[in-house]
Amino acid sequence: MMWKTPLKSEQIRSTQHLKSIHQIAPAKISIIGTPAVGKTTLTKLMRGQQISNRYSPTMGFNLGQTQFDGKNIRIWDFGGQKAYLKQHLSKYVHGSDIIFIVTDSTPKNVLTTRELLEHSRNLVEDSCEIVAIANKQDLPGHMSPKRVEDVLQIPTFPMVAIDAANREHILALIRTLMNHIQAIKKGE
Ligand SMILES: Nc1nc2c(ncn2[C@@H]2O[C@H](COP(=O)(O)OP(=O)(O)O)[C@@H](O)[C@H]2O)c(=O)[nH]1
Ligand SMILES: [Mg+2]
Repeated sequence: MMWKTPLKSEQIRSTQHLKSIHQIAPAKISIIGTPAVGKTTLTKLMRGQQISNRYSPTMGFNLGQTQFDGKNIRIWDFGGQKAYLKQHLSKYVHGSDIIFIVTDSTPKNVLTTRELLEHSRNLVEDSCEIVAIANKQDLPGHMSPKRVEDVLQIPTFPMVAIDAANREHILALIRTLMNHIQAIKKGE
């Protein structure tokens, strides 16, 4: 039948189109963790925004788009208490390329973070990179990144999110993760 040919090429074009969209779509980075561990501060650090010491709990979530190496990335910062997180997390983390799970590096919080990690793992695709941020390394009694990593069993990076000098470190980490993800996408 005559109409089949154009339809077919149309379909092919649209699949190629979709594939290229997939490669250029802004990467989605989700920042999760229990309240007051420093998620919003870390988000501001990534985006180069002014950091304040005042704590104001995030209601719902903040969504920010930012440029990174000439590419757009979307950063989702989720606020909320445990019950709220449990209820809504799957909707929010859906389609994430990277998840930063933040802990304040106290022994108690690291254990709570492990529970959150186990829950989150089931909500995203295997291709999603999940890494831990051992924040508040400036506070007395903090666990070292190595010890946090032993508990969480995922790559763990030390951080002091209130120190703007650490912006380069978090950007370098994002760059490494993005390159890794790009390489995987290209190989598809
Ligand atoms: N000492 C210290 N305080 C931090 C650090 N990161 C964040 N904070 C403080 O911890 C509090 C909670 O931070 P916030 O980013 O709002 O936490 P969120 O609830 O996870 O978004 C704020 O008072 C921040 O200034 C850090 O690395 N060291
Ligand atoms: Mg917050």
